[in-house]
Amino acid sequence: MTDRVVVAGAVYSGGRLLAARRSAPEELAGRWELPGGKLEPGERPEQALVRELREELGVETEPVARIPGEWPLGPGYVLQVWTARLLSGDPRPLEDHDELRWLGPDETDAVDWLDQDRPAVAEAARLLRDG
Ligand code: 523
Repeated sequence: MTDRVVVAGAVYSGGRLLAARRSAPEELAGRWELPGGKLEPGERPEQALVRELREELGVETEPVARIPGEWPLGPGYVLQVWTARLLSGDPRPLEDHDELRWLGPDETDAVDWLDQDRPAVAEAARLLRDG
Protein backbone atom coordinates (compact mmCIF):
# COMPACT_ATOMS: atom_id res chain seq x y z
CA MET A 1 0.00 0.00 0.00
CA THR A 2 1.15 3.56 -0.69
CA ASP A 3 2.39 5.46 2.33
CA ARG A 4 0.29 8.42 3.47
CA VAL A 5 1.98 11.80 3.36
CA VAL A 6 2.65 14.15 6.25
CA VAL A 7 3.72 17.53 4.94
CA ALA A 8 5.86 20.04 6.85
CA GLY A 9 7.05 23.57 6.15
CA ALA A 10 10.49 25.10 6.44
CA VAL A 11 8.97 28.57 6.93
CA TYR A 12 11.29 31.50 6.34
CA SER A 13 10.98 35.13 7.22
CA GLY A 14 13.67 37.79 7.51
CA GLY A 15 16.44 35.24 7.00
CA ARG A 16 15.30 33.01 9.87
CA LEU A 17 13.71 29.56 10.04
CA LEU A 18 10.64 28.79 12.15
CA ALA A 19 10.85 25.94 14.67
CA ALA A 20 7.82 24.69 16.63
CA ARG A 21 7.88 22.67 19.86
CA ARG A 22 5.29 19.87 19.97
CA SER A 23 2.98 19.65 22.96
CA ALA A 24 1.56 16.19 22.06
CA PRO A 25 1.56 13.22 21.86
CA GLU A 26 3.56 12.39 24.96
CA GLU A 27 6.38 10.61 23.11
CA LEU A 28 6.99 13.66 20.87
CA ALA A 29 6.18 16.45 23.35
CA GLY A 30 9.09 18.81 23.97
CA ARG A 31 10.81 17.98 20.67
CA TRP A 32 10.98 20.56 17.89
CA GLU A 33 9.62 20.15 14.37
CA LEU A 34 8.96 21.86 11.11
CA PRO A 35 5.23 22.49 11.52
CA GLY A 36 2.68 20.70 9.33
CA GLY A 37 0.40 17.67 9.37
CA LYS A 38 -1.39 14.92 7.49
CA LEU A 39 -2.95 15.36 4.07
CA GLU A 40 -6.72 15.20 4.02
CA PRO A 41 -8.40 13.10 1.30
CA GLY A 42 -8.09 14.74 -2.11
CA GLU A 43 -5.63 17.40 -0.98
CA ARG A 44 -2.37 18.17 -2.72
CA PRO A 45 0.62 18.50 -0.37
CA GLU A 46 1.01 22.25 -0.96
CA GLN A 47 -2.69 22.81 -0.13
CA ALA A 48 -2.38 20.72 3.02
CA LEU A 49 0.68 22.68 4.10
CA VAL A 50 -1.05 26.06 3.69
CA ARG A 51 -4.09 24.74 5.62
CA GLU A 52 -2.04 23.21 8.46
CA LEU A 53 0.08 26.34 8.93
CA ARG A 54 -3.10 28.46 9.00
CA GLU A 55 -4.77 26.17 11.57
CA GLU A 56 -1.75 25.60 13.80
CA LEU A 57 -0.04 28.99 13.65
CA GLY A 58 -2.61 31.50 12.33
CA VAL A 59 -0.45 32.56 9.39
CA GLU A 60 -0.75 32.70 5.60
CA THR A 61 2.13 31.12 3.72
CA GLU A 62 3.19 30.32 0.19
CA PRO A 63 4.97 27.02 -0.52
CA VAL A 64 8.13 27.71 -2.53
CA ALA A 65 9.97 24.47 -3.32
CA ARG A 66 10.06 20.85 -2.22
CA ILE A 67 13.13 19.84 -0.23
CA PRO A 68 14.25 16.70 -2.07
CA GLY A 69 13.71 13.47 -0.19
CA GLU A 70 11.09 11.63 1.81
CA TRP A 71 11.53 10.40 5.37
CA PRO A 72 9.71 7.47 7.02
CA LEU A 73 7.59 8.23 10.08
CA GLY A 74 5.59 5.59 11.91
CA PRO A 75 4.16 2.70 9.93
CA GLY A 76 2.34 3.86 6.80
CA TYR A 77 3.45 7.52 6.86
CA VAL A 78 6.21 9.50 5.18
CA LEU A 79 7.36 13.07 5.73
CA GLN A 80 7.71 15.48 2.81
CA VAL A 81 8.98 19.03 3.33
CA TRP A 82 8.53 22.27 1.41
CA THR A 83 10.18 25.60 1.96
CA ALA A 84 7.52 28.25 2.49
CA ARG A 85 7.42 32.01 2.63
CA LEU A 86 5.52 33.79 5.38
CA LEU A 87 2.99 36.07 3.65
CA SER A 88 1.11 37.50 6.61
CA GLY A 89 0.51 37.07 10.31
CA ASP A 90 2.73 36.55 13.30
CA PRO A 91 2.91 32.81 14.10
CA ARG A 92 1.31 31.78 17.39
CA PRO A 93 1.13 28.26 18.86
CA LEU A 94 -2.64 27.78 18.42
CA GLU A 95 -2.69 23.94 18.18
CA ASP A 96 -0.20 21.11 18.75
CA HIS A 97 2.68 23.38 19.87
CA ASP A 98 3.60 25.19 23.08
CA GLU A 99 6.53 27.29 21.88
CA LEU A 100 7.84 28.77 18.65
CA ARG A 101 11.29 30.11 17.80
CA TRP A 102 12.75 31.91 14.82
CA LEU A 103 16.27 30.56 14.27
CA GLY A 104 18.98 32.52 12.52
CA PRO A 105 21.53 30.83 10.22
CA ASP A 106 23.86 30.05 13.17
CA GLU A 107 21.10 28.81 15.46
CA THR A 108 19.49 26.00 13.49
CA ASP A 109 21.10 23.37 15.77
CA ALA A 110 19.95 25.17 18.92
CA VAL A 111 16.78 23.13 19.43
CA ASP A 112 16.18 19.40 19.89
CA TRP A 113 14.64 18.55 16.50
CA LEU A 114 12.68 15.34 15.99
CA ASP A 115 15.08 12.81 14.47
CA GLN A 116 12.97 12.40 11.33
CA ASP A 117 13.02 16.18 10.68
CA ARG A 118 16.81 16.51 10.88
CA PRO A 119 17.75 15.82 7.23
CA ALA A 120 15.23 18.40 5.98
CA VAL A 121 16.30 20.88 8.66
CA ALA A 122 19.93 20.46 7.56
CA GLU A 123 18.96 21.29 3.98
CA ALA A 124 16.75 24.20 5.09
CA ALA A 125 19.67 25.53 7.16
CA ARG A 126 21.98 25.26 4.16
CA LEU A 127 19.48 27.24 2.04
CA LEU A 128 19.27 29.85 4.81
CA ARG A 129 23.06 30.27 4.83
CA ASP A 130 23.68 30.08 1.09
CA GLY A 131 20.48 31.74 -0.12
N1 523 B 1 5.57 14.53 12.20
C1 523 B 1 6.95 14.57 12.23
N2 523 B 1 7.59 15.70 11.82
C2 523 B 1 6.89 16.80 11.40
C3 523 B 1 5.46 16.76 11.39
C4 523 B 1 4.66 17.95 10.94
C5 523 B 1 4.82 15.60 11.80
O1 523 B 1 7.61 13.58 12.60
N3 523 B 1 7.59 17.88 11.01
C6 523 B 1 4.85 13.32 12.62
C7 523 B 1 4.25 13.44 13.99
C8 523 B 1 3.02 12.57 13.92
C9 523 B 1 2.64 12.56 12.44
O2 523 B 1 3.78 13.03 11.74
O3 523 B 1 3.42 11.25 14.27
C10 523 B 1 1.42 13.41 12.14
O4 523 B 1 1.72 14.74 12.47
P1 523 B 1 0.65 15.70 13.17
O5 523 B 1 0.15 15.07 14.42
O6 523 B 1 1.28 17.04 13.30
O7 523 B 1 -0.45 15.75 12.05
P2 523 B 1 -1.93 16.28 12.14
O8 523 B 1 -1.92 17.62 12.82
O9 523 B 1 -2.53 16.22 10.78
O10 523 B 1 -2.54 15.14 13.06
P3 523 B 1 -4.00 14.89 13.59
O11 523 B 1 -4.12 15.81 14.79
O12 523 B 1 -3.93 13.44 13.97
O13 523 B 1 -4.93 15.18 12.47
